[in-house]
Amino acid sequence: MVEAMQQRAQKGTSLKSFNSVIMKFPKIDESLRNCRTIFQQFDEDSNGEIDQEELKHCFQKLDISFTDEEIKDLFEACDIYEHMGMKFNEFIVFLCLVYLLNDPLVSEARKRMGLGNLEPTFETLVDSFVFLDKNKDGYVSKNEVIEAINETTAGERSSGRIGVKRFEEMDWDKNGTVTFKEFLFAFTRWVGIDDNEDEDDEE
Ligand SMILES: [Ca+2]
Ligand SMILES: [Ca+2]
Ligand SMILES: [Ca+2]
Repeated sequence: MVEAMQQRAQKGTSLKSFNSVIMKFPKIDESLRNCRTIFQQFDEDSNGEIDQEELKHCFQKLDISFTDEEIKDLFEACDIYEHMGMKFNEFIVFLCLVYLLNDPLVSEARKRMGLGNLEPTFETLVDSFVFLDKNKDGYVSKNEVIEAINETTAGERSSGRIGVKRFEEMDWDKNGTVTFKEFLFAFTRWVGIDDNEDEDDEE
């Protein structure tokens, strides 16, 4: 995944400031909510998690020939909690990963999954990460976040602190760098989509 991001970083970003990222939140929010419908299709027993078997069934239905090994790899790349069910926010990471795989077979499958109209959203998410990753090494460091926020709120004394706070929200495993996966998880929290939102489904 880091590799995929490094490759993507070479193409550059269209974003000019952290504010322009924030401006896109409502649109992203809407699209990510649409992902929930796809999530529910995958989650056959409706227990709020997609397990490897369910993922396999789904790929079979879509006629995508991933090997068991490939499915396992995809799964492990998304499963931050290191248990075997994929939650909704992990599913977003999964979809983004599928988006980043520039395989013709995969892009055909994406259309069949109904992901075609989600592509601008994933593009924005990837773009935002690339924007933050100034040195394009595939990770976002604390200084990179502070720098990005400083560019936007130049002269405000609190901007350094905001940067540190944002960074800490993103650095899930507290190892000092933010991966694209951690970035996506933070995003689902910022736009208010996470596992605590199940009550929305009852409507
Ligand atoms: Ca399930
Ligand atoms: Ca970096
Ligand atoms: Ca980290």
